[in-house]
Amino acid sequence: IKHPLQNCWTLWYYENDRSQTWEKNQKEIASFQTVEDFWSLYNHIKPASELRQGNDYSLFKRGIRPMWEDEANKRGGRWLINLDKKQRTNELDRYWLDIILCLIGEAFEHSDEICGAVVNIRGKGDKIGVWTSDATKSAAVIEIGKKLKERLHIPPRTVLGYQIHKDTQDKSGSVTKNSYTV
Ligand code: M7G
Repeated sequence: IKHPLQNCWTLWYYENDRSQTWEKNQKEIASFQTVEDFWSLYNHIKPASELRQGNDYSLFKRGIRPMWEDEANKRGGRWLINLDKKQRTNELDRYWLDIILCLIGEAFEHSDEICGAVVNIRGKGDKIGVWTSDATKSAAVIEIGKKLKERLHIPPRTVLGYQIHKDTQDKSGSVTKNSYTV
């Protein structure tokens, strides 16, 4: 008998094809709701560090699309981990796996607020975001940020910022302001 997870999760892959819209480039790969099915999927796909630049993986609760526009995301935001170039070899895959395990293992007190997570492979520096559904729920957002930082062993001096999707969408300059930090 397989070990059930509390939620069913869907893995998405974004391939940067400039002849298509952003939304069309998001492809559902597979869903799983047991520990065993997670590991068979994980062991079968390329690690994030081997994706081509410009591409993403996203892992979201079933029924939530990995985009700002989804009903579950539109009032939300993300905790953002910005990696520098040398962290792709050292840390990216470990961070991404640890985040997946926090999500599917429901490691947060406010796991209900979690929508999913995204890893962006980018030449200017990779990014990992953990998406929550309501940016006004400050206690939940902060608990998730603190737990994330602790579980990933991110040094205390490294500041993580939470950015509201609406701000990311509307940003005029190149940086989005942080609404919370831990
Ligand atoms: P990104 O891939 O999140 O980061 O956003 P990057 O700038 O490091 O590559 C790049 C672009 O993809 C955005 O400016 C949007 O045009 C598009 N995009 C990204 N996201 C997360 C969304 C989304 O949720 N919805 C839509 N419609 N477009 C998005």
